[in-house]
Amino acid sequence: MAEFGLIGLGVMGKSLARNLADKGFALALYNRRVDGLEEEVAQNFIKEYPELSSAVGFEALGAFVGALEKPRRIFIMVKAGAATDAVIDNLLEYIEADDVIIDGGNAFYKDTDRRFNTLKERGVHFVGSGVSGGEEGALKGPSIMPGGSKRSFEIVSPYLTAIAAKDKNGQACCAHIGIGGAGHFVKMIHNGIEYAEMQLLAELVTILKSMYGLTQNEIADIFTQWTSSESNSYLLEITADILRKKEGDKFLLDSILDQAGNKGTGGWSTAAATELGVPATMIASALFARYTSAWRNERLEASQIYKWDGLNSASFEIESLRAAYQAARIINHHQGFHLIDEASKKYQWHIDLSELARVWTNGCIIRSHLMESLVDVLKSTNRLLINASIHKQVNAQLGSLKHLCALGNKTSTPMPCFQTAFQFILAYSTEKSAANVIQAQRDYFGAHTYKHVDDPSGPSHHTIWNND
Ligand code: NBP
Repeated sequence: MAEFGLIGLGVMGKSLARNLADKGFALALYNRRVDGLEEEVAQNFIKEYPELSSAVGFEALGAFVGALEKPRRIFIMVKAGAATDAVIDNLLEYIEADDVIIDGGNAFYKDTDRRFNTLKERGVHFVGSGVSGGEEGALKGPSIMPGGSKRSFEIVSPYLTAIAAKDKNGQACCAHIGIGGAGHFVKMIHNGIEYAEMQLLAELVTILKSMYGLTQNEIADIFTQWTSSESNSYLLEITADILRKKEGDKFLLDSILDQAGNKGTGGWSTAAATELGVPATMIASALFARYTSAWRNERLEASQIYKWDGLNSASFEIESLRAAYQAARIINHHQGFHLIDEASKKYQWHIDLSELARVWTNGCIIRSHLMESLVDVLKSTNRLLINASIHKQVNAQLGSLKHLCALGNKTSTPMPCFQTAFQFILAYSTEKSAANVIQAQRDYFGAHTYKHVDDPSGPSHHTIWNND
């Protein structure tokens, strides 16, 4: 009998299967059959890799489930959405109470919650698990964020922790996140944080090219130097590689169309931020920067009619630029963890932010020195920017961020995420905000009332503003 089953042998499923087999688990593998197109996918895949020699392949779901030990542990790695529902519906014919289904796809957390509750009624455990690391991570050790009941985590944790990446202390980058949709929620925000981390790096490339007049190789060298600093991250490392990559005698980057795609998780994160009332402005800014890039024809048209002063060169110390970058990254992480904290409170997930940061220190796309340092910081606070040690760091960097943003405006260099970071910290640290004007306007036209500054939790007031 097989101890662990896997459904969906696409890019991620194949890598996870090989990772599981490498750890010595007896596997049953299933991929759907589509006559003439997808035939004997699992059987053929098993023949390709020696480590899979003891795995068994299926294209009939009943036989696949029948080959699994009870309680069955079934990992689904198919396209998120309707395909996941179709697979679960088909499985229901064969599985029974106490079996565990793990969905490792990028599911929307509210779908995961719905599936969790539906399957609970039948006594089946449902684990909605974030998996990060891409194809290589899935093979060598991803970061895994399982959500579901504690009992279901106990049943599947030996498998998930065995294949997960290891943190610097040798502990698996996999931990129980919370019930219901918690695992997929944090994976969604992981991707949101990733959007802003990527956008900041893309903006740095523009800044170093247009403001500093540097070549791609020179920029790559700067990024490589930064890998020995507190700014090191997986995304910084790969961006240095990308900058150096040539096709023939031409940089590959120059041949890549400047229109960013997305698979929806940045939009979901932004929607969650609006639903929870959390100012995740960096994620939203990075998302909208992608959208702006995607309207390429309009951009080209606008570029003909809006003429900016030439991009005059302007530069300041590279170390100050790095400091500005680090401050913006901290602000992004502050917002991302704030968003998770608010969702955790609303849905009673009891997410341990420090443990989550630890799970993100290896195997995932946003692993970084900063994330490693946050493991400790998040033990004592849920709000990074308020923490004394983070405040000390950021305070020393804010002058550089302010200077960079001023230079960006002076030289007409687009840097939406850097500007958003600075505007956020300005507003966040403002004792007296402009919101009294907003409240007065709301009360004027809509009788929405306002609170008095001397009695914030007291009664609401309404004023007749216009006596005419
Ligand atoms: P792929 O597109 O490579 O594979 C998709 C798999 O889903 C294939 O095995 C496909 O079967 C199967 N499938 C589909 Br599509 N519709 C199905 C259905 N109705 N019934 C049964 N099987 C069905 O995707 P992937 O990159 O492996 O991603 C899988 C999941 O993991 C997605 O949710 C993705 O968002 C998530 N994810 C991906 C990454 C990444 O870096 N790629 C990272 C983290 C998470 P077929 O072969 O017969 O078409």
